Amino acid sequence: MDRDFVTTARTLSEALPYMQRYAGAVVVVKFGGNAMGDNDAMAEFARDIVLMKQVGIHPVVVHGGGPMINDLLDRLGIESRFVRGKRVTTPEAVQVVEMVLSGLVNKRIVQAINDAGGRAIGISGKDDDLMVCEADDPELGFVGRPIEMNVQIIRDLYNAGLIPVIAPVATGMADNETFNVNGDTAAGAIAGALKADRLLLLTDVAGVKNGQGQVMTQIHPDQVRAMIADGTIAGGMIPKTETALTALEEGVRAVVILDGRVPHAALLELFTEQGAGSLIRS
Ligand code: X2W
Repeated sequence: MDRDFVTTARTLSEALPYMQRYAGAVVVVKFGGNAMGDNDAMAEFARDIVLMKQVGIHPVVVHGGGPMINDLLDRLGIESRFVRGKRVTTPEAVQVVEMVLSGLVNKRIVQAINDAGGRAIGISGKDDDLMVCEADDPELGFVGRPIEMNVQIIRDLYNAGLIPVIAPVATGMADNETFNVNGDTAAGAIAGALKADRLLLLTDVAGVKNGQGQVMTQIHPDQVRAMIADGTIAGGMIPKTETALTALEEGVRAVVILDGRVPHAALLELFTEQGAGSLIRS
């Protein structure tokens, strides 16, 4: 018998207890713009999501698209500026943000999942008032902080066999307000409101690193707080780990920060003993 074949069969067989454990689980997957890559990588991500659905998990995809927004703003000659990791969003920029996120990026993911045999449906935080925001900080303009979540629409969709794909654009309390929400923030708020079993943050780094630069496979929230305080966790990892801490406080069972550029990262995390990335859990 071909050795590769035996290894493949063993890997499938070893996935059984994980598939049983996750049957009926809600897994929110944040797919960042930096993790998206080319069409082949997108197709691979889509297959993983469809596989999850096939084995009885309820995957909920929340996406970003920062690099794609930068690209269109550039082409329109509108300057991009970030303050503490968030885009300063003028009334002009928020229109571009909505066009790119709810349009191009959202539909590209929906199409890829449907091509892989799933039934994806694309919405944004505006649909059914899923995510209602207020201004996060006057300095940032139309950047939203979620203040009210109405996640029944997500349950309705996954219970009907659909895979929700959510753009982080939200409605405000006043008429006609549109808010740009950081993708990690949106994924954390949605996972928290759903009390999801897992929140997977797919990004372009291997995970949370300790002082020696090694990726930590399992971390307690208290350790994360200490590492933020002493500067071990820095830069773009700060908003990600803060999102993780808030989501855990809201009732998410565990948060994993992992490298979405690694082929089948989400499957490795869910269905293998070694997992992938950094798991944060009490
Ligand atoms: C983000 C929304 C997209 C996002 C932005 O405008 O870039 C804010 O910064 P990634 O690919 O996940 O970074 N919003 C407020 O989060 O995309």
